Parts: sequence; structure tokens; C-alpha cells
Amino acid sequence: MASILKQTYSQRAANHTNPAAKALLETIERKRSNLCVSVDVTQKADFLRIIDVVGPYICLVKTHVDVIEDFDYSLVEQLQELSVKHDFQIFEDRKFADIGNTVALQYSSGVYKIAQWSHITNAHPVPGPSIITGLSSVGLPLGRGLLLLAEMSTKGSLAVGSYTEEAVRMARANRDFVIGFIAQRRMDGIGLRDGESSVGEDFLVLTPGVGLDVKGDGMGQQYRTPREVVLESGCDVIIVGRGIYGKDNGANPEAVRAQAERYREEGWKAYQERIGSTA
Ligand code: BMP
Repeated sequence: MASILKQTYSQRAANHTNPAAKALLETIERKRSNLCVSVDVTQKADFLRIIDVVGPYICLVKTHVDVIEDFDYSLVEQLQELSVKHDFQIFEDRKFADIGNTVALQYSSGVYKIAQWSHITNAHPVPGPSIITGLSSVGLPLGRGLLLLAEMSTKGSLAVGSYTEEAVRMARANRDFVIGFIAQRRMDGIGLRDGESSVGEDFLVLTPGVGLDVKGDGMGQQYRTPREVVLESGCDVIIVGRGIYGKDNGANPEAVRAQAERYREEGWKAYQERIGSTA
């Protein structure tokens, strides 16, 4: 079996039993896109317009649903309709970080009911394994998947060294629900104890902090190119926000479409180069 880095997304889909991981890998292959768009805008109309424009070019939409000022549940229904229309998965970037009982409530209930509609969500490993117990009690029966934030893209991030290693160990112990990481590089082999092996292990790595035109945002964000992320660091999905919808909340749909196409192409080229194929 070829190393994970050389396998196609569809070969890897066969390695996964979690339905959210499988569906994401299959979507990537079907649409020839490893691009996730992060839609961080505050108005429902901007949010839906951007997603309808970028839909054909993406495998995944990443949301911060709590920044939307005119949120109501019809937004979720429209998002779900767009996900069917354009064939993409949904990832609410909730970054859960509390005790198991609290995160289970935050995930299932409240205004947003994230578990009802988000195929994938994420959590900080800071509370320890009980955060996974809490979230999986809600998400696993619904076929959802969880990403752990093993690293962050920001300058001065504390998610390094033994923290990152412990995050990977937590994931290894919960492979039915933890499908991968938010990280800046592949995590294979990280945090292995004596006698353990990571052969056959396949965690997805989704990577924010991706931009082609600027290196940062003046607020600690650091950008790398799709080539650096996918080819050099072995990550699987590039997450791009402002690089696609710009500074004006995506007011010019043609500009948004062109950027989505550009990032899709760059991300896919880097993947093809990584696996050594142009097919
Ligand atoms: P942008 O491409 O506009 O910088 O947006 C990046 C997105 O990814 C934001 O939604 C942010 O919350 C998220 N993110 C990040 O930038 N770095 C991380 O380490 C983890 C994130 O979730």
C-alpha cells in the first residue's frame, strides 16, 4: 500500500468508516476540489450569495454561524439546499472547548443545533479526552465527524510541541469519531509511544491560513500558499476565507467566482504533484 501522501482521495475514502470522513473524501474526488471556503460574513444575504457563487468549486463550506446578525433557522435550511444543489459538505467551525456535559449541550441544543446540520465540527483538545466523549455522545449516532485543533495558523500559537502530540494521541484513541485535525502539516507519527506504529493510520488534515496574495492580516493570521500547504506539508484540504470573498463581503460575484476557481486549481495542482499524477 502506497504511503498516505501518494494515495488518491478516493483510495483513502475506502480506508474510512466514519461517514463524514468518507463523504468528504468522495466529494473531493468527484468535484476535483480540495478547497474549503470559510464564509465569515455577518449578513445572511451575503453568506448565501457567496456560497451559491463558490459552490461549484468547493468540497466543503466552513461556517461561523454565531457571527451572523440576522440568523434564523431558515438560514440552515437554505444552506442545506445549497449543499445539495452544489454537492458540498458543511463544517461549523465551533471550536468547542468545555467539559463533556457542556459541549454536548452546545452541540445539540441552543439556537444553532449544530449537530443537526453540520457534517463536521471541531474542538480544542485543551479539556482532555472528555471533550470527545461529550461531543461523540451527540455526533456519533448522527454520523458526524470531529476535527481536533492540533495546531493553529496564528503567530505565537500555544498549540505546539507536547500539546500537539497529546492532541494526536487523543485522536488515535477515538478514531470512530475523530476524523482528523486542523493543523499546518501532516500529523503521521506524531506522539507515538514506544512500540506504537502509525502504519495504516489516515487522519484528514484541514488547513486554514491559506492565501496567494498576502502573508498576513495584521491581526496575527499567517498565510501560506496552497502549494506549501498541500505539496510541501502534506495537508488534505485548504481553507480559504478572505482570499476568496475579499474585503467587501463578496459584493462582486464575478470576482468571488474567479478567486474560488483560482484556489481550486492551485489546490488541485499541488495535490496532483504530490501523488505524482495529472489524471
Ligand atoms: P481567512 O482565510 O479569512 O484568514 O480565514 C481563516 C478562517 O479559518 C477563519 O474562519 C478562522 O476562524 C479559521 N482558522 C484560522 O484561521 N486558523 C486556525 O488555526 C484555525 C481556524 O479555524
